[in-house]
Amino acid sequence: MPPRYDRRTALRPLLAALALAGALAACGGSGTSSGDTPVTYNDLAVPPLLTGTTSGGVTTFDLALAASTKQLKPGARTETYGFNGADFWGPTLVLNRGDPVRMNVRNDLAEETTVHWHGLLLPGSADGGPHQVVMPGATWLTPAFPVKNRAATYWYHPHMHMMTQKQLTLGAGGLIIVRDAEEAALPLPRTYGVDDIPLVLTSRRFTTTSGVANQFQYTTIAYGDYLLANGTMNAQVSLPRQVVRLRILNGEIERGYNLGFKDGRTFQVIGGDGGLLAAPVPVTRLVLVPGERYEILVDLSGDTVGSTLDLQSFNGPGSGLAFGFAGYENATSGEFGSLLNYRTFDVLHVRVAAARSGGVTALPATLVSSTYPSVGDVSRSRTVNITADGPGAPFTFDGLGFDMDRIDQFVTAGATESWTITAGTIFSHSFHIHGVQFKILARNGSASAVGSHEQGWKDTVYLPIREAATFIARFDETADASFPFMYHCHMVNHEDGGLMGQFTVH
Ligand SMILES: [Cu+2]
Repeated sequence: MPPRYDRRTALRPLLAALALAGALAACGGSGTSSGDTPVTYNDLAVPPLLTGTTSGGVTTFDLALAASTKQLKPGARTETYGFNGADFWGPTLVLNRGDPVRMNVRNDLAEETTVHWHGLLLPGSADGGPHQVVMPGATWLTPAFPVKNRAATYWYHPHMHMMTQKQLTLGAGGLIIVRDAEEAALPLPRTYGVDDIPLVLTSRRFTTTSGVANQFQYTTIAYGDYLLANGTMNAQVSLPRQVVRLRILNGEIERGYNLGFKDGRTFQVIGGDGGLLAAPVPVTRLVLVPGERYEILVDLSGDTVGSTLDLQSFNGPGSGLAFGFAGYENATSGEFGSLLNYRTFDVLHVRVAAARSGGVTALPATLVSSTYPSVGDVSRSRTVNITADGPGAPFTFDGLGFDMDRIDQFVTAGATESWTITAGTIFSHSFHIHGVQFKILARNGSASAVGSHEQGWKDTVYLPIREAATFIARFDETADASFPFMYHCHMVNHEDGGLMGQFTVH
């Protein structure tokens, strides 16, 4: 039974009014209030770094995914998945551009999985897509590739068709930090966990049934009710009174975030999915849809030691978000409702601590120069439409649901192409493509409609309802029909429901 999508019921005025009343009533007990409700904070978990073992010039990473449990709510522990013994999520892999690496991925779950390296430039045979199933008890031997990516924040996660929502919900995933010489030469904060903070945002709904309480729900829901930052509820972090860096991943199933600070301060976007920008871009709000990453700098040098500030998501009325933004549905429960929907909610509580010697105290004026594919080199332009046979039907690309045995696009190796993706009229989406980093050329045909902060290398792009995005990419990584690359919506419930296609490059 495919997931069903019916967004239009959320527009009914009576239901909307009732839901708003419910949302206001829920503020007191959720622990994520944006108001004056006292909250007991927990220290933000920072995943350990994994740098691998280097021998014979090759750096090897050993990953093992297993079931675990985590104490998230009073009472029963929550059943979870984690890599390398973690009780949720996994270690942060550190890769250096140019290094040959190999990954040993052991599946200690009782079910099949795959592990995909989101954003990395590597051949289809190493990509970890739905065809590269790792059986229970088996080890995937052994994807090996040179690190071609630019310094940025990437991630790894299961890509098992129809199982991705479940496995991601349970906590299977981890960040990847790629470092390179160009980034290393810049005066940026890069002391991991001190002034360079990974921040993986997601939310969960818990079962309440007696005897099976406190378990993550992952069927027939799009949204969680409680925010988890790196797996921590009501997270707080102490940051030095200087310039600090946050590497933010939207690791949600479906929700979009519209991040900003409660005090309205300006912060700087320095990079996106696949690299740093030419220069910092000042913003007060930053939208991230599932799968997207942005790195930001926050200048705390004017703050008082001992003071606090709050990173929030402004997903409520007056935020400027349009109908179709994921998490803007005006409902507190049900498949498309959540206690976090249609409101402002807290994301991270920051306590300002004393400055560290040697910390970064000034914002850099410029970052990196990049050479993007040239429009003059485009040999083929494609249009991919997100379709649905009306509300209630699963989303598809051009009317076709995902089929492991059908190749949807054939790309010539080395070709530069432009792809235009249209969102359709039902909902917004988050489009992700494997095997390339792209540059967004236009939104709705307009180059000037592309945000300054999304001008860098990208692998995931937000598609608002009824809108289109056009990107350019050079397809240098090859993939054959045995292990083709995927393009899909990174709203994982949409992906599992069939909003995914396959392409070869040869
Ligand atoms: Cu989607």
